[in-house]
Amino acid sequence: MAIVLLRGDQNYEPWMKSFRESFPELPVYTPDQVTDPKSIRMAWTWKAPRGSYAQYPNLEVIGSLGAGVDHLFDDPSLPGKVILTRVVDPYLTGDMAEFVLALCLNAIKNLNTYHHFQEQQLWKELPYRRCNQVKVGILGLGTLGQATGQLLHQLGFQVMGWSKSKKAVEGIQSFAADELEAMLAQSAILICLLPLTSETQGVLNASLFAKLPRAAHLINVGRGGHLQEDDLIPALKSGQLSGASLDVVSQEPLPQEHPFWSHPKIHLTPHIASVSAPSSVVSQLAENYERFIQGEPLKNQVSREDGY
Ligand code: NDP
Ligand code: OXD
Repeated sequence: MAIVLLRGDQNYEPWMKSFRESFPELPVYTPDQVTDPKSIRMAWTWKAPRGSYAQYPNLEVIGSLGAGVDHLFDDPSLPGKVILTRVVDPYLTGDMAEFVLALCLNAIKNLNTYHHFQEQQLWKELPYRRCNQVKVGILGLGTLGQATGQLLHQLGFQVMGWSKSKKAVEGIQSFAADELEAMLAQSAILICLLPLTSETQGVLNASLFAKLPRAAHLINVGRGGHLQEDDLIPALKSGQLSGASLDVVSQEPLPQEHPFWSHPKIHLTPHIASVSAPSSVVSQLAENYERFIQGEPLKNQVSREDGY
């Protein structure tokens, strides 16, 4: 019984190093170290090259090395019957909350706009907003959405969150699936922290923007596929949106000729809001390996039916 690591970016060394340091007994291999593909029963993967899973006929568990699992479902070679898992990690969660907090402060203190004013040598004051004057809506009130909402609440933001099922989270007003419009109508900042599924694909579109208060700010740290990209620049141009912070885009890296690069109201970051740290994440992988060997239920399982 062995485990293969599969990474589209081929960035194996930090992971192998963490396994060597913390769990030297784990039988984990990179694809070129695997001599008998039939011995592989677990795969830990991040955006594996398409078709990878077909090379290992006895896979029983496939674990995403990140929180998101859309990359698993994207691959037609994903076997029908395997158990799917994902990462739920305190550093990944805390990093996301801090990053989104920074983006919210950036938006309400107009820092992106002042940066562009500086480029034009323009000395001009804009209206000032304090955290406790701002209502923030979070699409997706799961592990990351809840932690982000709680941090924003601690800073004084008025926080709302939308999820399939209603939640009871201290400091966050919860909205269920059929209550989306009520939350949108109050969201001066809208944060997307949804998983990308057939239901959430393209959710950030012109019709949703129209339901926000005028001059709302959009933060997308979910997936590029959540945003209907053609609808963004018209919404910024009309003033319905005052700005957008995008950590994810439909094609990563963003193509050189893409209009988002140079748009003064779009703030781009290269999918770094929060990243799995091997040194922290390997322990939960090792624990799931142990559980698998012992025939116990694995942690952080993903619902194939729901797609997250
Ligand atoms: P979770 O699975 O813990 O939470 C997902 C939330 O979305 C849940 O609250 C769920 O509702 C809600 N949801 C799902 N589908 C719908 C729907 N159709 N309508 C309403 N609500 C819905 O995921 P995480 O919080 O761990 O991660 C969220 C996403 O963040 C990841 O899938 C990934 O795409 C992205 N991400 C981005 C990173 C970056 O660096 N930019 C880093 C890490 C993750 P319910 O609770 O009722 O099931
Ligand atoms: C993740 C990500 O899903 O990095 O973990 O986007």
